[in-house]
Amino acid sequence: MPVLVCVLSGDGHHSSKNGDPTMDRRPNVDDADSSDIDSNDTEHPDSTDATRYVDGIGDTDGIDDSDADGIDKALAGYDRRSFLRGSSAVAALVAAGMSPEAIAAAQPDVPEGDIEELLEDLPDNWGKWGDDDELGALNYLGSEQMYDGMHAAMRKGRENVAGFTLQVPMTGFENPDGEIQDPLFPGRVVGRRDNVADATNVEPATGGMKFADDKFVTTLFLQGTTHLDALAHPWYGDHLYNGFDASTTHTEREYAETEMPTFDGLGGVPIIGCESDEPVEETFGLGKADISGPAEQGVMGRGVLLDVGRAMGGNEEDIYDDRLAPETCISLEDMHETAEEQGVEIEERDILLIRTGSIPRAYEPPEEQDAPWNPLVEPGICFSEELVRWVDDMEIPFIGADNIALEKLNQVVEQNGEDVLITNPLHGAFLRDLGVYISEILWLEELGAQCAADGIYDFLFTAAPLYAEMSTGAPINPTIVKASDVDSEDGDEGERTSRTDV
Ligand code: UVW
Repeated sequence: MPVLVCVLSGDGHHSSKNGDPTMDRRPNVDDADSSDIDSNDTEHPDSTDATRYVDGIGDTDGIDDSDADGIDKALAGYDRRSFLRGSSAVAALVAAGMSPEAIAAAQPDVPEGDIEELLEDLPDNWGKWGDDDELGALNYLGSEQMYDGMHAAMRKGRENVAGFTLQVPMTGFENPDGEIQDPLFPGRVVGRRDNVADATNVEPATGGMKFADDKFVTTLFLQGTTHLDALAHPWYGDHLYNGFDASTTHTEREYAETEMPTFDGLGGVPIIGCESDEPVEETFGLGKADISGPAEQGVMGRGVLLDVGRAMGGNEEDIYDDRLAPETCISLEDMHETAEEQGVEIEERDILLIRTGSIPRAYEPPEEQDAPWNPLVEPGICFSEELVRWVDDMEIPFIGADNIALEKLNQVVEQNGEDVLITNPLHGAFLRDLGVYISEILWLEELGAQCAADGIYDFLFTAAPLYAEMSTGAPINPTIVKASDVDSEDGDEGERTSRTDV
């Protein structure tokens, strides 16, 4: 990894990069960050670079390569779509923090299936919104859907509206001992930030204002926290959503500026020594159906929570009766039954949120867990032709869940009369084929408790991912505005759990 060291200094003078000191009120840390990217981080694995990118997976001695800390260790396990293949893959997962038992539990002993064959007779929306469309099912959302969401939120009058956000902390626990961890897929690492300027080193700007500034000091995996997947994130065969060629996932982007930034703001305090030994002049990203569309348009409409965890959860010890056990497959029927039990009708073009109760396990010490959090066997929705056809018929634009992949990661499906294993089949059916968005690692505890207390499961859903151009996904913090005439703390459901005290 290149080393990036930035030091604030009160003396010396550096001109701003555009020559106008008034333009640079704050340090341009964005450019500094871009130079902190190792080319290994930015290049998509392709036929020529795959071995470098997934070092540790393909090697027979993969575990050795995985010993390094931080990004090297994480990337050692990064070829996650083939993570079950071979002993070196298992070694890399162990290095990424998974126990051998947890990995073994995720490996049903059936042959590998074929995603192309599985989905070939199912619907797609390619061409539906034009050959150039990169927005997919967000085209379903417009004035009527936003109105319906607002209408749902206003149902109980002006005095009875509650708001919720659904994002987990994005620079949280590290997982030093395997007990308390951020809910990340193995191979992704927690984003760490650090101060560039604060009260220990800042010089006041003209007139006395002071500013603290910070930046990420580790790679920020754009899907390493609550996030939205871009349509071109997953594919099978050689084509992405809307028939775009898979080669567009490796689109070059050149950076005009390769010099490290300097800073004239804050009363002339420059950042000095902000240098990388490997400045990045270009990166590679998605040339089609990246996260830009949702970032520009936003996602606004009527949302419905399907709290399958509450409707069908529970375990022998009864520690929690509102969580699905690991390995649970949620079927379309389960979703319908949950809606019925909740007394909510799913309408066309609704945004669906599915609560499993899984993500809080990641934050809990073992004595408080009903089951260890294991990303490979989290409960989630499972593939069926009926589910895919229903999502298409209902014109559902967006489905989110409080687990790492929305769907159960490894699914045993039937193909040619035989049980076979396919990883992430619904990513192919939804994102690639239908253009339906997937959002993961949502925090649905407080929303779920509130809905259970007041019995109102529909609301106004609004969200927009970070506008990280060309990215395969981006952090998102959805906001819910819902009608609510009961305080969940007073209701039968008891306490409102919080993201910080699970
Ligand atoms: C997984 O499949 C783990 O999630 P994502 O869509 O973020 O890659």
